[in-house]
Amino acid sequence: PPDQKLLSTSKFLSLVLRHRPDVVGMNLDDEGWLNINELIAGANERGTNLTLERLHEVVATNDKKRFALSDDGLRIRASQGHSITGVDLKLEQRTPPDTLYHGTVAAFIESIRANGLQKRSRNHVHLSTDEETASKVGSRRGKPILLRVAAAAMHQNAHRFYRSANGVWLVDSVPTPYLTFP
Ligand code: HQG
Repeated sequence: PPDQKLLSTSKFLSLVLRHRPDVVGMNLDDEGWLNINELIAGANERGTNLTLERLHEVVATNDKKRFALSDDGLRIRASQGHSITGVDLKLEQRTPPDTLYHGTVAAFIESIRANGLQKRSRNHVHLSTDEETASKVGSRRGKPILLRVAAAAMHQNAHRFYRSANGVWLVDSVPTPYLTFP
């Protein structure tokens, strides 16, 4: 079973680095980075126990490699999943594989049929290379429904694709014609 302390630190880092840096009294820089020493100080001042050792252990062992360190080791950021506007990860555009997948739930299908996949609260629509990962994403909300995305066709029609450092594909939207419903 996953170590509960590491899991709770991972969830805390996701909260701070994707959505709410204000909970440690800070802002992310425009590429999403936060100084590690300041993050640790801010967390402990506000009652969340965090050590450098624990942070490094989470970065190294995280199941989805959700966090990345800067080359100089002084800063940390989330590799994807942000809702904070103004964060630009400066990812390079990439050619996607022919097909990508998105896991969702039945309650959203009618709206997705009408509007395509939209980013909702996040900065991108998140797509997976494999069906299993997409199903897991969907299962966070209930019984997963797997949508197939004609990524190569989208790319040919000038939709821009990015791949996060941990292998998640990011797009602005997926219009309905590129979706296959089960
Ligand atoms: C749905 C996790 C109605 C969409 C995963 C999803 C991912 C619509 C929800 C990352 C819609 C948004 C992101 C429309 C999309 N009408 N519903 N037009 N378009 N939706 O959490 O993809 O584990 O923002 O299907 O691995 O579930 O946290 O996106 O159900 O990479 O690292 O609106 O989060 O990463 O939900 O998950 P989310 P997501 P971590």
